[in-house]
Amino acid sequence: MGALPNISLSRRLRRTPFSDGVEAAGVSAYTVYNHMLLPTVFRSLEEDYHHLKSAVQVWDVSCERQVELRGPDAGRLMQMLTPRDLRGMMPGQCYYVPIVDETGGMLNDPVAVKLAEDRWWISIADSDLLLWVKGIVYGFRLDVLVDEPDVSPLAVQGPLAEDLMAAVFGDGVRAVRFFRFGHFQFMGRELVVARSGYSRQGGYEIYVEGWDVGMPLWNALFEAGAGMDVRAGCPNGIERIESGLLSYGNDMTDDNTPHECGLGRFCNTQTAIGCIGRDALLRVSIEGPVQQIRPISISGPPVPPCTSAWPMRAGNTVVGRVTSAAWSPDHETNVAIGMVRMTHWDPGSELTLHTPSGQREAVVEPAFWN
Ligand code: THG
Repeated sequence: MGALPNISLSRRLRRTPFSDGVEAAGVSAYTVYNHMLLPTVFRSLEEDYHHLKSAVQVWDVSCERQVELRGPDAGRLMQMLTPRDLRGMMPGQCYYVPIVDETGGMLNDPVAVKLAEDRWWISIADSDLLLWVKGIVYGFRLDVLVDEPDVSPLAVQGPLAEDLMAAVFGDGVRAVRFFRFGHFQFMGRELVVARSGYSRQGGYEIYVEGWDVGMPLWNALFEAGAGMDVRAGCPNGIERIESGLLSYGNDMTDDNTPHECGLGRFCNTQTAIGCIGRDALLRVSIEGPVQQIRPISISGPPVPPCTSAWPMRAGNTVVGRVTSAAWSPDHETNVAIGMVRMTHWDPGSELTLHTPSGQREAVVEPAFWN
């Protein structure tokens, strides 16, 4: 086999306010997410993993782009987009919200940030949600402006995240609760700082408003964290599978309902009046899904990266597919996320998995590894 080719860089593949810092820190691999660079590895996937679980990392997650809704119809529009009931949501809160189309198919699984009654950010996963939202606004003649503002999230994740954030923003950040946000000063600017992030190691996300604040904030975090072994990091492919954090485009697509994705707990289809796709979801919420995402362990040595859905069989019948997989150093087995048919989704169910490195035994686990 020849070496894998490089990806050519160009203007279409957007850099971020932190790219200079990321490259100086020695990024060794990127992926593309929302047409933007997203680091995936610094030292090695495993070294990054151990460090994330023991210290603190600064992540350039600018690719979590914001779709901003501004105007009198912003709240109504937000409720049209999601089957999660938003009536109890207050400014200062973040909600993980499935976004579905008219058939109940998943379009995105973002974090909604309620800045004010008439101003929201939708912090999107990897699909062009802006186009769907602008189409709805135009079609329904809603009184709301929709655009992608100059906002780039920077995540601070790991057990020492709170100490590092307090060193830069003051002790006030310690009081921010999970999926809440506050406004904190940096360089004379008010930034939204939320307790959230794409890991289960604890931490924050800073919604960096204004490209020019990017590198000064990046540098301030590394100066303040010198005694904490702070490093540049990124969402870690091993940790996020252990944690059961889903990846749109990998673990789910618009062919899946939220219920198939195990996101039924974020749907209130009965009371989410006005939600597009509500009728379709009412049907599946009554009957239940016939396939669902499950934690899967895979026997044998480390598997290669999962770049296509690997079929799982019971006898000769395909009864599921693994969509993400990685070797877990802490659990000393391959951990994975897969979509499994109802007949074989119970914990302990043993299936035959076909990977590029041969046939393996796959077992449906009772829970993710956190
Ligand atoms: N943070 C922000 N934007 C994002 C992500 C993020 N956009 C892209 C992507 N990640 C969206 N996907 C997710 C997936 C999972 C979670 C957040 C965003 C998440 N889920 C927790 C869970 O499932 O247990 C908590 C959900 C809850 O309790 O409300 O955190 O990471 N800004």
